[in-house]
Amino acid sequence: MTYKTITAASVAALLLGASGATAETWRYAFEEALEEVQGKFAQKFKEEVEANSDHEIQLFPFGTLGESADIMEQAQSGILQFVDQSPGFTGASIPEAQVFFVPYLLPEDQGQLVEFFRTSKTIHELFPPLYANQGLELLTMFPEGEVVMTTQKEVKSPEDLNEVKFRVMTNPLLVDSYEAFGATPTPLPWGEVYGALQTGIIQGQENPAFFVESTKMYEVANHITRLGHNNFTTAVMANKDFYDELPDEDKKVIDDAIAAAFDYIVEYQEGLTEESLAKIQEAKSDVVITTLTEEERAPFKATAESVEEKFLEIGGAQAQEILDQMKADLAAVGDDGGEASSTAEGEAAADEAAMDAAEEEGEAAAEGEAAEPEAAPEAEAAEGEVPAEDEAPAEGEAAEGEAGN
Ligand code: 6CS
Repeated sequence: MTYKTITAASVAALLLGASGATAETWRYAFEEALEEVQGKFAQKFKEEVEANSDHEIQLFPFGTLGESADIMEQAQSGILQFVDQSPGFTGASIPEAQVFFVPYLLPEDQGQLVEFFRTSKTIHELFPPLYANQGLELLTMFPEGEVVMTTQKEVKSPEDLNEVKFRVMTNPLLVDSYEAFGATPTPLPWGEVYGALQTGIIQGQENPAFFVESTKMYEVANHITRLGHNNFTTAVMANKDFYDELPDEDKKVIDDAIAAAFDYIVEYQEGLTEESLAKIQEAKSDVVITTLTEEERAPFKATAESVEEKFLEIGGAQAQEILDQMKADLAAVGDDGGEASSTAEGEAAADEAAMDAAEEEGEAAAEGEAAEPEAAPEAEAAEGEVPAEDEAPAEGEAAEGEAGN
């Protein structure tokens, strides 16, 4: 081809090609509404991509393209370029992702939690090849907030969950986890939950407080219980073929947008749980919100070991490696795996609790409660009325934006 044969249009195409700037429209679906956490993340991602490239992002909130399982299929087949799906629904295809349902594995401390998501080798090195096997480029995982239980009756102990049909996401380990909690787990897709609670087919479910508030799940509940057993994790992925074929500069636009959206969503969630619970209480004054004490949490925490064992059985070929690395990642951010007695804060709380208990009961035998982390450390470290960590208002109450829609 001579210089003269190159048309103006092909010059433009070459230039665009060279800059990687061919404008495209990319489709991104998520499991929540536009004004819920996944939607807020997606909106920020869209804003960043569109500000830094000629590409456009089309957003598809929950319901517009089907249930969570549907949008995952669409992303794997390339109909969608991006999808947000929680490991709660990814268990069958990526069994290792079920690790997020070992109770009390993730820290309650927000700083540690965010640092874990930022730095975790499990997330940044071990999971990407597992997602790649499913035709997905794992772009990020982020936390969506402390998971609370909503039930018809009060829950203070696993016995209170006896015979309670409790809805869980369609994740086998979550089923095991709720069985260990004493409930009758009932896996259901999200779209069926409100109706099933309304008609009494199920009597309980778990979700972050913002979601309980925005979806009005509290309308069909009498009790909300905070037992500190988990934080809702979600994952944002791209279709792998699509991502791999992108020019480097588009990959960078996407990666930068994901990083910006991660920072944004962490900030957005500051104080969100407390705000959402306050809104729920305002909307339904007779809903009882209970934060279990460490003592009350102990029997729930005691199930973690058996659920871990179950994870090693059903969590895929890399389950052991994932669990070990996850624990190493958590230790690296200062999480002691729930062994409150091994931290200064935990020791102080346990000492105080032990003294209170001794005073109240006139016993002198409360010494050394925090000194033996080997045997049931969580239960030992926290006897008495130890306020749950999360009773303190979250830092930075002035969260940006409203809580859900
Ligand atoms: O429980 C569920 O199924 C839903 N919960 C949240 C917080 N996000 C999406 C998911 O579908």
